[in-house]
Amino acid sequence: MTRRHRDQRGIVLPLVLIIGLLLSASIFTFTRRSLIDGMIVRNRDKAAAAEALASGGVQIAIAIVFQDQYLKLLEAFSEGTRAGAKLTDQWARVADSPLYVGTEGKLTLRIEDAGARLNLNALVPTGVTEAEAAASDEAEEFMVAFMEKILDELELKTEERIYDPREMAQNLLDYIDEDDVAINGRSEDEYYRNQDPPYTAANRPLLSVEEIAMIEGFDTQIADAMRPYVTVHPLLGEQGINVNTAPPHVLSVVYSGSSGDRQLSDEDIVRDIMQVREQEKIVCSQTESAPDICVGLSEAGLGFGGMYPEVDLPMEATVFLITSEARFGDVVRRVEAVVDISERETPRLLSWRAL
Ligand SMILES: [Ca+2]
Ligand SMILES: [Ca+2]
Repeated sequence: MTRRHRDQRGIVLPLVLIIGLLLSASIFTFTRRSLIDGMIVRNRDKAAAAEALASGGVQIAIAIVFQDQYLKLLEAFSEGTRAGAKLTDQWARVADSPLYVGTEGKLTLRIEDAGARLNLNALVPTGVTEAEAAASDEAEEFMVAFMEKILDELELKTEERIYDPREMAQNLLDYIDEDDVAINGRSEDEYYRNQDPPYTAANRPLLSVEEIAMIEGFDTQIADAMRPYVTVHPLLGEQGINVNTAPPHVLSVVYSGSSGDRQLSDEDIVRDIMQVREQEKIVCSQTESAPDICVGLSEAGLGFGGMYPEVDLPMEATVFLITSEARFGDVVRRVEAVVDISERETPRLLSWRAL
């Protein structure tokens, strides 16, 4: 064998090895790629199924709410009393019974009475009368107490304590009220006009909980901390918290006592109200109408002066917060919707948030 031939053979062998390596690497990449593609398609199928199931869940929830209202109407006709919304109603218990779809799908619905939360828009009644102007002092004092509680719960470090509860209370009321003059006399829009992009106080009811973050002195951290307690629905609602459907954490922000000297509920009041429920009774503003099931405000620990914002108990639920969560394997989709069923023929969708 000549020297030239030996050299050529010496080059061919590593070349074969390199090509082999490259080939196996590309086959590996190809296999991996097709595996990933397969996973993406399967995940996309699951996501589409979960999205469809979560949307459909809202329709199921609306049907449940309507059916329940109908049953309650029949009950009221036969017994002559209306018990208002309460947590033993069918809609309030759906979260305990998830629906299963095929082997992988699971739908969990949660339906809440919007009245079970503090409606921030109820703090600023529309139109201005003398009585309402007087009520705005009460609104401010209540909001200061409420914001102090929210800030307490955040357990902020010293350097993070940049929030002033009274300024926040005033700014929130000014953001909603119709005029441009702030409670402390300055122009409401000074702060908003200096933002990038500039805007102004809305001077109308809040449209969403997220909007709270746009108010001077607030931010998303504060809006998120307020979220479990508040609603903005119904937008023109003027009723306070329905203590017959509110969860314990919302009961703790019920503001009661004699006018001008009201306070947020302490643990005793929350416990008293929960006890009323355990006895299958309801808290009523007037007990005479149904003495068998009604417990008066003072008996429930809420004092003689009533609550602020005022609420007429028992209260029917007409606006519902629906959370529909669909799970397919490890893919989860959630829809949060707000539905107004006060018009018997057509439910009105007030808000739709897909998460
Ligand atoms: Ca104002
Ligand atoms: Ca205003």
